[in-house]
Amino acid sequence: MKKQAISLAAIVGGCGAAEQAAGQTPGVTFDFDGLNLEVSEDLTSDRFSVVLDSEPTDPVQLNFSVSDPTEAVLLSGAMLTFFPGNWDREQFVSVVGLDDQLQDGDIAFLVTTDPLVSDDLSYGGLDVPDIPIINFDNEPIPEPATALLVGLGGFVLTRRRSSVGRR
Ligand SMILES: [Ca+2]
Ligand SMILES: [Ca+2]
Repeated sequence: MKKQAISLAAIVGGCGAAEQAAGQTPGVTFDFDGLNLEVSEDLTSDRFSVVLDSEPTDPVQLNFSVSDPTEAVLLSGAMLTFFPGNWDREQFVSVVGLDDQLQDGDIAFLVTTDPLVSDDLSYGGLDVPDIPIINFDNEPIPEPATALLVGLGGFVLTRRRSSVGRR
């Protein structure tokens, strides 16, 4: 599978041209396999990496959560902090699927990111994209033939009732 990197560099405003030319545009890059994170009700997990795009003047804190807490939970990395000394070193967020007994299908939801927390004004309050995630259902798919049989049975029963009800 291809790796996909999401960068905020394109949507961050107010940066000087010289800053951008030097590759110092404040932003966050997420990296993970495929188009979305993939977990399952068999409790399989997935993860993505996080780095800053430029060196901050102060610590930068990222807070993550799961938009559907009945389908998955964060195993690690719910809060990450980058410092001026490690802003370009990957940190990871891991997420694992949760099981249920419902035939609820594959559920798509998000790992949501709060606006960044930092005293560095180019990072503090910066809005970061959410990461799409799918939890694959593990309940068996029903046999279409069985459903049809139940439908016919109901039809026959209705016919009998209506004939009994005649005067
Ligand atoms: Ca489910
Ligand atoms: Ca299920």
